[in-house]
Amino acid sequence: MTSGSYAAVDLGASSGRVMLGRVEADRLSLREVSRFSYRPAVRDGALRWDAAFLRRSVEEGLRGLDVRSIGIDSWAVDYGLLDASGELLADPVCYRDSRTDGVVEQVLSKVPAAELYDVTGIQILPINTLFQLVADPLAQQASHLLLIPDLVAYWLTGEIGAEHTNASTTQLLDVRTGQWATGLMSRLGIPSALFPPIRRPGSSLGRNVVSVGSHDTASAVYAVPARTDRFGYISCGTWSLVGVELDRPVLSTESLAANFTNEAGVGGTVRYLRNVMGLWLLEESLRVWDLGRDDLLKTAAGLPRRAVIDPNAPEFLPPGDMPARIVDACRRTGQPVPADPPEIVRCILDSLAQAYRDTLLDAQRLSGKEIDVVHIVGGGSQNELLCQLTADACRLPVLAGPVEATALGNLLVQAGIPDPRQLVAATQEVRRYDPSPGQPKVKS
Ligand code: LRH
Repeated sequence: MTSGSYAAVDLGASSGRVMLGRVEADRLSLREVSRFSYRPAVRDGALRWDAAFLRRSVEEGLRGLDVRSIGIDSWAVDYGLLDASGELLADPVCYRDSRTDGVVEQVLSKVPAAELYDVTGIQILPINTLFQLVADPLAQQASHLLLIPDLVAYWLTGEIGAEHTNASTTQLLDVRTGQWATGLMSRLGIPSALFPPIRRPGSSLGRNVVSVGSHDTASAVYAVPARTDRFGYISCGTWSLVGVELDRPVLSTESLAANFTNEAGVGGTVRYLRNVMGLWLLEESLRVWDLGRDDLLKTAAGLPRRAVIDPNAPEFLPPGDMPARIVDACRRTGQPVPADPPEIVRCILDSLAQAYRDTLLDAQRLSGKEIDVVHIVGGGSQNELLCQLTADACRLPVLAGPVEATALGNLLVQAGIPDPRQLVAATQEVRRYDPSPGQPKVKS
């Protein structure tokens, strides 16, 4: 390992940060040097990210930093298309855009789900790059496709490539070889020439940039402060990514039916998980209400559990009036209808906790891996009510933190730490939540 200062560029669904980290054999510290907010907006007929703003913000955030290297991570599946001269053809489209409506069915009529799963090991979600590309008219005229962190790396270095952990989320990577699934691409009319060579976390890109687990979830899981391997994780932010870490993928029919994914982890691991719609439900609701989060959470904590919805129902994916959709879902399923914002908040958090429990039980059943603790990392680890409800639902201790798991995972790969989880456990704040007494133990 190399002690020193490192920069982590961490781009989330609603804000990006440049973090400055100091890594030593027995110390790990982190400081935010810049933060910039954004939201995809409708332009030229689609919900798009503002690429120029992202580029400018990252470059400004990094200016003047004296670091050994820089690592970049972001949300998965979205991409930019470049022309032959290396210019973006258009602002990248956000995975929440409706262009993929109906595309899953269209693709599955050409390549059956079982085959898609056997080749890629990835859960079928309309947000996946594969479905976006089939719906993207520019795909046929582009020269290169770069996933978001690879696009930022290209701006900084001029090098094109596809980092492995994030490339796995496209559903266009062969889960066995770790290389692009060109046979699949040609059957779907996706030009394989778009895809640059795969690079692994830890490789150098030049100009001080080092490839990290560029999928934010891969970086977060790398920094889970687990002391044994019998743990489940919830990487909890806009999405909740819920699962276990494995040595090899699970590609069974049952796993496909349960919509579990085998995303590539740092160091050849498999992130066996399911996406749960996550705090997006709460964030979108807060946006509609314009009320204070802390007060709402406090009131919600004093309420009983009354109704639960399926957070993964497709109507919750696009931006919009989330409270109205939640009320509607409760009414349709014949449950008590939440009457005010605190009741809706309570319904969201109970629904998430239940989805976490179901997902962790499925993960254990399908993989054969047993867990005796649940780690919650990321922004959601600060939500005390959610952590307690999760401990209660899972009937397992929850260890919450670090909040900055993604940035830490990014830095730890750059520094080449031999036992990263041990260093995180020894240096970062982690809070324990035990299941409340008096409820029966859940059987897997
Ligand atoms: C979380 C995340 C998740 C993906 C989604 C698109 O930020 O990367 O792992 O499924 O965004």
